[in-house]
Amino acid sequence: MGKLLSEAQVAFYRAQGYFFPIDALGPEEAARARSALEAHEARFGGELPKALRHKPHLTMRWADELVHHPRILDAVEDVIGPNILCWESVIFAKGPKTRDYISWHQDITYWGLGSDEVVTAWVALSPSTVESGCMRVVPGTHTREVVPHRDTFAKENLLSRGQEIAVEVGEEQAVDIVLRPGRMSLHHVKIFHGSFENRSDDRRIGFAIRYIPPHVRQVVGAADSAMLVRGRDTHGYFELERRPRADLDPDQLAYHERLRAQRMAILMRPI
Ligand SMILES: O=C(O)CCC(=O)C(=O)O
Repeated sequence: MGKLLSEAQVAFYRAQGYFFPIDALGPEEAARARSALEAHEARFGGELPKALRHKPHLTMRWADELVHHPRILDAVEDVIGPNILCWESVIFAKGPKTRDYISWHQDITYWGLGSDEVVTAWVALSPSTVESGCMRVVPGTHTREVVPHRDTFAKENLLSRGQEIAVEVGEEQAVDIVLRPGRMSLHHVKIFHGSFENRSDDRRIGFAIRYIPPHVRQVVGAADSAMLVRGRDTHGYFELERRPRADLDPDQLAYHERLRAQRMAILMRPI
């Protein structure tokens, strides 16, 4: 038995490349996180600027609290060990009855990380159902090499390059990751995954947190950053990020922008 997951659950993750559902936040905690996010969105006219949807744990306390949440970290520790860096966080929000979708992809393709010991905790802040366009994964595909992708930059694709897998996906094998608010899934950085549009009357909001152990290196970018969220940084490969003390604090926003721009240079590089 690990901190939160059983041996069988960890074995399932290692064999299949994903595991769910995991009770991460209680229903009230999930509702509080959603309200905090939506209060900030309201300040920007209903939607956060794209830049603020990346690494929101640097600028908003609700997101900082979630990347440090003990239950999320307990499950992550069971998979990657006790020393944990948060390398990225992203808000994937689809409005009710909108056409936004996420094409089939492997996360690792553009991230420049030298190891596949990278796990995403995808936390549902609203109902994530087949109708609302929950995430879908193709079991076992994390054992494949990185397959060719093509960039589409399609308008309704929520990925930064609209990247999509350019080989047969095996979609008929896909599993729907249905989650109620507060629950989460874990997925491996190489698993094939994506999601359809939201046909429901509510928003579909996922908060994806990418965690790595400190021995994983950035092998493409000259500089990169991450936040130490549990244990020790045993290798010092990343600039360690500082936590926000207040929401959308101007100094912290400038700091976030520097680190985000550094990261975007890695993600958007020509391949
Ligand atoms: O939110 C989704 O449907 C997909 C998220 C995703 O691609 C990811 O977390 O890597």
